[in-house]
Amino acid sequence: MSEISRIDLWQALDSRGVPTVAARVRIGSHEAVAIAPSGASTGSHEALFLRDGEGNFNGLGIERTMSTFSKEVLPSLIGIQGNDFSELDRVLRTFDPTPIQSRFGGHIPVAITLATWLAYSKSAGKEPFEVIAQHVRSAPSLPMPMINIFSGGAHAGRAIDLQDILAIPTRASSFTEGLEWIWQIREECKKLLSRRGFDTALVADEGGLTAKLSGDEEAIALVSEAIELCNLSGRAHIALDIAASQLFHDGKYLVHESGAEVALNSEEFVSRWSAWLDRYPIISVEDGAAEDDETGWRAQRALTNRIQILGDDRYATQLARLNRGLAEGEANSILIKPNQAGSLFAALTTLQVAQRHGWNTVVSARSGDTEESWLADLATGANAGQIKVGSTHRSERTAKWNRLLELSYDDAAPFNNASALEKFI
Ligand code: 2PG
Ligand code: MG
Repeated sequence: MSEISRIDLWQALDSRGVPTVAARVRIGSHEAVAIAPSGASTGSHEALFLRDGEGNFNGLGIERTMSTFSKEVLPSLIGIQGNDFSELDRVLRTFDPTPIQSRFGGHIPVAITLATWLAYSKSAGKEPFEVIAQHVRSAPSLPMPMINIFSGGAHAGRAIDLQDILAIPTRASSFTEGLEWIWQIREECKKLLSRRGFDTALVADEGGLTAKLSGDEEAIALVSEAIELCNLSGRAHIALDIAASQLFHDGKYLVHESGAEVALNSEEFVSRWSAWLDRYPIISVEDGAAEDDETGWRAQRALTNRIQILGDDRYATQLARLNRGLAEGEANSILIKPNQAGSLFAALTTLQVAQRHGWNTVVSARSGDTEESWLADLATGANAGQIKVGSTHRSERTAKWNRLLELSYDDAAPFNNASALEKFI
């Protein structure tokens, strides 16, 4: 009795108080719930999140799509084997075949596929990460965390242009030690901000600190100073999520320098941030050019030997887009967000292909996330190497860190030290 026998869908809230979908899947006598995350800086190539546009929650509700989906699609999912992720994905795709899932969106399928994985894990008496490890035929490992310290962009009222300044405990010997190092860095940053007269009680969407600083470079300098003050120089490094698609308007990047807006072309924009690599311990840059700015992505190619060049909006966890990036050699790593792919299986496939080509993979939460912890199991089971969840603060973030702390305590898998990042340190 390991086939799906029942699926329920209802409307839940994400960490920003925005409606999302919860799915409950029953396999044998076991049930599990999963809630779909969603983003603020969403790319145009990711699976859609379709909202009703009118009615409950000022049009942010999703009841209409859920109701059509329940009538048209759900009956065909009943009877599929709970561990047959590819069959579940195949049937779902027959109803909504475009990569962005334009008919029903990716939020309902991703919740169903995740809940199926979790229900199957229970029915098989296995931990969720073990089921993933079996699926990808990989040895599980605890991921290196990439943790948000300071936020701007769409996550913090555009306090600065950069979306996320994060820290990676590259030389930590265990997940637990790494998490504590980054916690110390955040505390130190908080003190520095407070000394400069900023209100540090305010946190951004992902729990990061935020303040109206003079610009991006002041914020990077702040995190860099905090790393030094913690005596972690050379042992913790900086990662940026530039989220460049958000800054790209009519072929130009609009950024702020000394309070004034400047418009940069693709090469100028990439040169602007690559100059920071000489001044600060930055080893990873995500979305350093807008999702479809070919010139901007070409301009980063030379940097792939120096730092982790990470694609988020650029690839949107979509295999076809990753394949193009692999052919171009424009990056060396990919962010994996299950809801961008609109299904667990599709996200895992993209991750496996990236790994097979020697790219680093970073499993990531969204700015609108949930209190669930499955992302930690996904990163561990898939041997992703790295995980990005947001800050050490706020429950939707700590749910994932706390699950990793549990797995670490249990010695469930070895810690993935910085091997994938070693060449950039
Ligand atoms: C990102 C994510 C998570 P969002 O850009 O990487 O930080 O943000 O979920 O808003 O797309
Ligand atoms: Mg991003």
